[in-house]
Amino acid sequence: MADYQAMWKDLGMDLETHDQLCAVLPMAFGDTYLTQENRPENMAFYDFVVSEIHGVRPAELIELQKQGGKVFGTFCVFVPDEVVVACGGAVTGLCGGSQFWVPEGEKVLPSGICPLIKASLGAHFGKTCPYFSVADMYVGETTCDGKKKAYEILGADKKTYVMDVPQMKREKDIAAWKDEIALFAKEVEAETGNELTAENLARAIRTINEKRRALARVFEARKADPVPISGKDALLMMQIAFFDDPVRCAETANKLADELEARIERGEGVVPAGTKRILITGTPLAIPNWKLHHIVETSGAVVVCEEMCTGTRYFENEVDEGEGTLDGMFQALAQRYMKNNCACFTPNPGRVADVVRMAKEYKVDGVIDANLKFCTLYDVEKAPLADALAEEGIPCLGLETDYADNDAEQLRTRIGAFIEML
Ligand code: BJ8
Repeated sequence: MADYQAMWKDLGMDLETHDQLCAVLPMAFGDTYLTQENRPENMAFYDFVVSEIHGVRPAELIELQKQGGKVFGTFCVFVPDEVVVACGGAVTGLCGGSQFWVPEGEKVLPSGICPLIKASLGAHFGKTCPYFSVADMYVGETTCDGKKKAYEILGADKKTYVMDVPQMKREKDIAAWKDEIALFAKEVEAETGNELTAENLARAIRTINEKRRALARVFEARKADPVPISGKDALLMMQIAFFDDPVRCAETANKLADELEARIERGEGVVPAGTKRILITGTPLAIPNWKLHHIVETSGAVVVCEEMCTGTRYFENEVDEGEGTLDGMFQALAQRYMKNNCACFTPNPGRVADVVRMAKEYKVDGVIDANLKFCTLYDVEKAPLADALAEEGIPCLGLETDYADNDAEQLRTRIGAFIEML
């Protein structure tokens, strides 16, 4: 790996603690990823990104800043990347996925809060993540209570703009989200010093749609049996999509999709045809949270779809490209983003319908509904989801976990027994 010590120092990071993180990640990645067989060749790009995860992309973002560009750190797929990209900015996803950051987060948050939030604040306050350090500002959103309140704490330390996500999906809520997008656009214009125009926004909408289509192609390939890519590799592609440049993200995902489609034509899979197929739904799996996928895929099954924000919710539904005015585009953005079936909405029948639809489309043998500990929203949706799947005769296993490894053996036993009975 290249030497990024000087860059991290300039970013004001805690180098000593960061070194400890850098020491464990390659081992975790090696054990989880590099032990897989018959991986697509185009995963080499994603392996490279992981090997330089705190170096290569932050260095690009610093370069952008030197040319006057701004970096927006986000925590939710509701923040419309299109607006930032249109104004020449870059978006980087910041959700923390490692137990490493949790204790630091617990210094500023109660311990009974979801690990994603604790890890995110831990990464910020511990100064051990260059993506947090490089961001010019954070963009939060009012999805769950924990995040909403956490932004107050973050905002006391770094500029944090919070978007007010409606909690229902009536016409008036879509109109309210459109207004929020228009307000956010003003903020982005002020931060970047660039005007948002119908031309640059239309261009950005096309760019992000292109990225969505590329990611969707990879998921489409996962419907084949034998499946041409492991769930772990598909998850890694998704996790990296959150902080990569959108044009490159589309290029690399398209290359991967080309390879997978060729594999399908040859009837070649990453596991034998007939291997038990699992859909995972629930809270997002932020990098480097590979725990569940690893357990499933070393227990004789394969993950073929993720109905979550690090999965289908990130790329399903495109923004209508037919609008010519800024106002029309704000409306198109509002309509697209409000199709996301996050459990923060009430009621939220769309998510249950999505999981049932995808279970059929991806021809799954079983569903694992996994939420992060202390996430009430997804926890409460477990029962109606299990009922809907039972009605369709699709087995479902509900799990709750966090980032720590101490439940790995218990999870392995439960997941192993579930796969066994499929
Ligand atoms: S659109 S799923 S990315 S909010 S797991 S922090 S909900 S307590 S992450 Fe999410 Fe946006 Fe919804 Fe997607 Fe809270 Fe739950 Fe933690 Fe969560």
